[in-house]
Amino acid sequence: MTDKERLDLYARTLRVRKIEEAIADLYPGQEMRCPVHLSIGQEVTAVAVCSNLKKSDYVFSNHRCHGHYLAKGGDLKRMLAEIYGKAAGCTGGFGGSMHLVDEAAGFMGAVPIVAGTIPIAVGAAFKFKMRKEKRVSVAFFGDAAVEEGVFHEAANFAALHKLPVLFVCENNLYAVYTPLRERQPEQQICGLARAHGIPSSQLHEGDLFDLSGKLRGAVAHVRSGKGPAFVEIFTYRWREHCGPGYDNNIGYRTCEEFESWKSRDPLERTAAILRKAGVLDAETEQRLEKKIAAEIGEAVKFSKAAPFPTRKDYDKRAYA
Ligand SMILES: Cc1ncc(C[n+]2csc(CCOP(=O)(O)OP(=O)(O)O)c2C)c(N)n1
Ligand SMILES: [Mg+2]
Repeated sequence: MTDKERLDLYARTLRVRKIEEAIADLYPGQEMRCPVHLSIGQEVTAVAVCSNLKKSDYVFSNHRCHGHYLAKGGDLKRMLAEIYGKAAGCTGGFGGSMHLVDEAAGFMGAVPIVAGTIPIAVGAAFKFKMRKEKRVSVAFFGDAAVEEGVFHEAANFAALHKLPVLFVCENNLYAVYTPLRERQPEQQICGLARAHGIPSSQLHEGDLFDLSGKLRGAVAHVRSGKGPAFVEIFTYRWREHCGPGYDNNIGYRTCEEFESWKSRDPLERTAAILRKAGVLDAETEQRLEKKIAAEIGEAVKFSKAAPFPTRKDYDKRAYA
């Protein structure tokens, strides 16, 4: 990667962080009336995967979807308007934070039903294969999704038909407040995919460039028509499971564990690499932050001013 490309990737990750921090700050204002699952601390996963994708590739996601949507190029104004429940939102203000979609960007949808979009991503990959299109379908999901039967059905089908789908499991060690060790026997999650005959690897989020490079091979494998691939990426959610705050005080994880992950912030590690290489100086950082803040300010203004959906909009979407 050139210095310019590395700086651009870093800026994209910083943007996701700043947008979610802004959502966290604005949330107590009570104008966003949907639940929000923030991915602060996990952003590099989304950007690293999407850095290897083309616009025509598809991404599917779950309840913690802001980073995936933004990393794939989803429109910020339409995302924020959706979170504010406005008609200009990407699902018309009816879906909220967990139902984002931007077809033009190839972000084909998020659904909060755990594992719900995995078979849909496989179905899209089936379409690509039938039409002989060299496109990749990506399913992002958490460590809890492999506990759903539909994950195994979808993995089996994808392996059998050699479908161009990349399974990305973001293993942040918890499903709500239940740690992995209380939910699964001691095992590697990627081993479950291997049992379905899918090439699998376990990655640590580390820095953005390292992760992006490690994912390149998996995406190339899928695109070349050799069949699906599975990556399990260790990461950590900093904020509470659902909502803008922190929940380290309620006892399901320790402050020490939280601090140890936070001190290894992948975004900060990425910035440090760029600073050391002379690619990111204080002036560039300020310029990036200012640009992002202006974009967020404009999107918030737009979303707050936008009208709510009307009864007519509602009737268009009700089928009974
Ligand atoms: C089928 C189903 N069961 C339960 C829930 C409630 N629920 C919402 S998020 C979640 C945990 C998901 O954990 P994981 O997949 O690891 O994602 P994370 O929240 O850690 O990012 C659960 C159980 C749900 N949305 N769907
Ligand atoms: Mg999890």
